[in-house]
This record gives sequence, structure tokens and C-alpha cells, in this order.
Amino acid sequence: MRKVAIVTDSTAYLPKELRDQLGIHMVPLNVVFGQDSYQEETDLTTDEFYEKMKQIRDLPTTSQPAIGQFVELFEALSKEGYEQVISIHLSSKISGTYQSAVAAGEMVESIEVFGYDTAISCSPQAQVVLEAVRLADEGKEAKEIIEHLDKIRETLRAYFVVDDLNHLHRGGRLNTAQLFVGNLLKIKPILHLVDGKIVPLEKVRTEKKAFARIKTMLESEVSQGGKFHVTIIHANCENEAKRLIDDFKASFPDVAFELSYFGPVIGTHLGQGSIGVTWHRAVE
Ligand code: MYR
Repeated sequence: MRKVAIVTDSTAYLPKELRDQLGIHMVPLNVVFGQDSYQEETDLTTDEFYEKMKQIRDLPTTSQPAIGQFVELFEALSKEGYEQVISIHLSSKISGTYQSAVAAGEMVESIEVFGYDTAISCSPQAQVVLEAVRLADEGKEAKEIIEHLDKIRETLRAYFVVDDLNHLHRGGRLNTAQLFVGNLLKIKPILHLVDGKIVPLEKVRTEKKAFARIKTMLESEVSQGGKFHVTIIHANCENEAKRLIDDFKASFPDVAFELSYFGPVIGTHLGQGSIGVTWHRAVE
């Protein structure tokens, strides 16, 4: 049995079968429709969420897990015999999930808890989790694993294009000036995360131009060498994402591609039709 337990939150969108197979523990974030609160990936699937979105007028909100959920999990992991936990989360600048995990860790004395802020979310967060599992299975201690995760975090990239910037603004993740410029010029800014916060990277007028620009950024990194893994993430627009994968594959035949999805919590903030292109470079 590994000594270090690996915990993450639902926004890594790691399929349940994979989590079970690899012994990854997941704490869900919540989506709130009026009076009804749902834990994503647990009692609300992504398909159910986008279906519900078609039927409602008042858009949902989201919330981080309660500290008590982390406390309960860390206590259970301690009872199971783990000595350490690495709790890997979405950017602490866009959600209080990481802070909740750290606070819970300080409350549970029987096990050493290390919070890890990926400064990102979704598939790039999942890649960090998978590397942590690999190293934990090799018998590495938490501090050694975290040193390696820091190197991977440096290589994580996430660019995304949304249909409607109002979702991000309404949820407080895009400031009014950024919303104003986007709406005024009817542009489709390429968004990315800088120091864990969402900011526009470049203003382009069409989605086609946005993806062409993202391709040139990938090209400039791939040309420097290394093994790359790209994930295209979609908010209920799978066919478009698949077409984009085919298009990217034609330009990068040696790169590994994967398809993923923006689940309920991230989908609430980005809106249906959003597409992300993320990648990381393998680290020795
Ligand atoms: C909460 O209520 O605590 C969750 C807030 C989540 C905000 C999500 C904002 C969008 C992040 C997009 C990341 C895209 C990475 C590929």
C-alpha cells in the first residue's frame, strides 16, 4: 500500500472508473440551482447539468466543498493507514477549495496533509494528479512528489475561448473592464490563467483565428523538443472539439491528444459552447 494518499477535487474531471482504479480520492464542488444544491460528478452528471441549463431561467451558482468534507476524508485516510496526504486543487485564485483543504489539514492531527495549488483546473489539474499517483506508487514521500509536481506545473498551459463572457463576469472571475472591451468590440478573446487568475491573452475576432493562434503557441513549444500531451476540453460541444482534435493532429502528428469536458462547476462559469486547449510537457 502506498504511504501517501492522493486527494483531488471534482474539477479535475477524472472519470470515476479511473479514480477507483488508481485509488484517487475526490471531494466534489457544488452547483446550486435555486434552492437545490448538487455535488458535481456525484449526484449531478455533466449531461444532466447541460440538460438542466436548457430548462431554467435563473443561472446556477457554484460553491467550494465544506471544510468538514475534507476533515472527514483525511480522518478516514489516517484510519486506513496512510501517513501523508497530498490534496491537489484548482487555482486558489478562482475557488476557495484549496484553502478549505489546507484548513481541514490543520484540524486533523493524525495525518500530515500537504495542500497543492495547481493554479489551473480541469485536465491540466488531472495531469498533476496522475503524476502524483505514479510517484506515490513508486514509494516516494510527499515532499519529493511535490518537488516533481512543481516542475510539471511550470509546463502546464490552458487557453480557452468562450461564447459569452458574461458567465465569467457574473461569477466574479472576469473584471468589468475585461468584459466591457470584449463586448464592445464583439471579440472572442483567448483567455488563459496567469498566476492562477483568468485574463485575456489576445483579442481575436473569430473562433477560427483564436484556434489558429493557439496552434502557433503550441508549435513554438513543440519545436523546442520534448514530449507533449494535449487535451481539448469542451462544454457540451463534443463534435466541435473532435473536429478540432483532427485539425490539430494533422499539424502535430507526434503529439498525444485527448478529449475531455468542462463539467457542471466549470461549465457554470464558462458557459455552453466553450472550448479549451491545454497541454503539458513531460518532465523527467
Ligand atoms: C467555486 O465556486 O469555488 C468554483 C469556482 C470555479 C471558477 C471557474 C472559473 C473558470 C475556470 C476555467 C479554467 C479552464 C482551465 C482549462
